[in-house]
Amino acid sequence: MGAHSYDDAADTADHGRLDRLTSWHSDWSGLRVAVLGLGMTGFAAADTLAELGADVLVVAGRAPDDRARLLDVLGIPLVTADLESAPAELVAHRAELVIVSPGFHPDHALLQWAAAQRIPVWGDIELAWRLRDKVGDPAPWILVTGTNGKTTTVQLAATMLAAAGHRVAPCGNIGVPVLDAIRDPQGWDVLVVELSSYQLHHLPELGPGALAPHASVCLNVADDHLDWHGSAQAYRAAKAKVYNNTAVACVYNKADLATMRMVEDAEVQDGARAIGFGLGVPGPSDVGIVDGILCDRAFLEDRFDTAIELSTVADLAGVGLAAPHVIANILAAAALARSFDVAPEAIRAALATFSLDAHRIEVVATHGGVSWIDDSKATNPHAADASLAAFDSVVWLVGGLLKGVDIDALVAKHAARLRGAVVIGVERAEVLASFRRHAPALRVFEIDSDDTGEVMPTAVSLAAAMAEAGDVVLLAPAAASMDQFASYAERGAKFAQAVHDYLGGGSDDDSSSYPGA
Ligand code: UMA
Repeated sequence: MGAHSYDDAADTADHGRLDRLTSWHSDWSGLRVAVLGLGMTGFAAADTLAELGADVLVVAGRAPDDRARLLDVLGIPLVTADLESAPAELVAHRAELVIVSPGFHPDHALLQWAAAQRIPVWGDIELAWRLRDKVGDPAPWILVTGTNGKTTTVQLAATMLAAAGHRVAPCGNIGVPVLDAIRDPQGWDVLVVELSSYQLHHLPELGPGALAPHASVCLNVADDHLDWHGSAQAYRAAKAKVYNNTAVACVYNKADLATMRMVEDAEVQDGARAIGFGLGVPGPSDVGIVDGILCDRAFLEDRFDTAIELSTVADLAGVGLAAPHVIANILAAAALARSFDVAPEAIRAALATFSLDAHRIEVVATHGGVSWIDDSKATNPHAADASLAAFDSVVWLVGGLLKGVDIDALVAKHAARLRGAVVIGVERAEVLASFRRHAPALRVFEIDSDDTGEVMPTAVSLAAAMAEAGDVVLLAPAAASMDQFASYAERGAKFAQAVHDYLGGGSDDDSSSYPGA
C-alpha cells in the first residue's frame, strides 16, 4: 500500500479548462458537452449540466418516452440514432467533453470516435465528484464495490450511519445516480456510493477528477461482466481502482486474497489503514467472529480494549441475517461505519431493524419440509456459490445469460449437494454439458419453452417432483435474466408466483427468515 499526500495527485494535472472545472461553483457556462445515453445516468448528467449553464446534447440509441419529454421541457436537444457511427448532430456539436453512461461498452463506436477526436470522456461518477460541493462543505464518500453483495453492504452501512444520527445518502449503482444525491438542497453528512466495474472503469486514477474516498471496500472478486470488460484482468483492474487515494480505511476480504493484494498495490493517502473482514477470528486490524460474537479489533476505543462486540450470530439468526455471505457483508459494512466513528450501539440498533431486499435468499414458501428460496439476485457463479454453500440438499434452478463466464467449476463444486436440477435460459447447452461432466447420474431437466410465461410454472412443478423433506428448492441461476425476463426481480417474482400457484395456499409459512446456519 503506497502512501502519498492527496495534493501529489493534483500536481500531475495540466491546466486546460476541464482541469479547472473542479467545483459546482466553477464556470461551466457554454461548455459544449455530449451526454451518451438517456437512462438514469444520462438524464441526471444532462439535467445537472444544463442547470450549470453548459451547452448539452444528449445522444442515445433508445430514449424512454418519459425522459425524452422531460428533456424537451428542459430545452435539452436529444438525438436518437443507431449509434454505429457518430450522428451528424453530434459531429456538429463540437463537444469539448463527453459524459458516458456506464452501460456503453468501452469499445463502443462513439467512444472510439471521441478518442479519435481527442475529446475527454468522463463517467457520471467523476462529474459528481467534481460537483460535490454544491451545498456547504463536501460530504465524505464511502465507496463499495465487489462482484457480489454491493447493494446489501451499501444498505447496511447506510443504516448503521443513519442509526448514529448521520444524514446519509446511499447512491450510485444501487439505483440513485450520485449526481442526484449531490444536488440534494440540504446536503449530506456522508455518501455511501455503490460503484459497478463499469463506473470504476471510467474513473481517472490521478488529477482533479480522481476520487479520494474516506473509506473503500472491494467485497470480493470473481469473474463477471467479461463480455463488457474483455478479460478477467481488465475487470479486476477496474475493481481495484476503488481503493485509490483512500484517506482512512481500505477494507478488504480476508477470504479473498485478491482484494488484499488490491489494497497492497493501491496508492492511498498518508495514514490510511488496511482493515480485514472475515468469518474467522480477527487479527489486530480486523473485524471478525470469536465464539459466535462479531468483534471489531481494528477501531478500539481505548488502549485497554482488545475487541469491541458488534453483534452475535444468534442475534443475526433471529432477524434472518445469518447466511454466511450476509454476515460477511455485515462485517464489511461495520468496518466502514466504524471508520466513520459509528458507535457499536448504533450498529446493533441498525442490525435489529435491517431486512434484506427481495430476491436475495428470500424464503417464498415452506411446505412438507421443503423450503422454496428465491435468490434470483445470484446473477453470476460467485453469488450462486455462496447461495448453494448455505444448504445441504438442494434442487437447483439454474441458467440464463452467462455473460461469457464459465459455470463448470461451480457445477463441479456443488454436484454432491444436489438432489436435482432444472436448467432454464437460452444458453442451456453449456450448463447441461457441465452436469454431464460432473454429475452424470443427477436428475436434470431442461426447459426449452419459447413461451417465457411458462418457464417458472414448468420449472416449479419439475422441482416439486424431485424435492424431498429437508430439501431446499433454490432459484440461484448464476446467470443474468434478460434472455427470458425483464430483470432479476421479474425472474424472482415469477418464481414466487409459480410456487404459490403450485402450492395453492398450502404453504406452512411464508416468512422471509433464513432457514440455514
Ligand atoms: N445506451 C445506448 N447504447 C448502449 C448503452 C446504453 O444507447 O450501448 C443508452 C440508452 O439510451 C439507454 C441508456 O443508455 O436507455 C441506459 O444507460 P445505462 O445502461 O448506462 O443505464 P442507466 O439507466 O444509466 O443506469 C446505470 C446503471 N446501469 C448500468 O450500469 C447498466 C445502473 O445499474 C445504476 O443503478 C444507474 O446507472 C445509476 O447509477 C444497474 C445495473 O444493472 C442496476 N448495473 C450493473 C450491475 O449491477 O451488474 C453494472
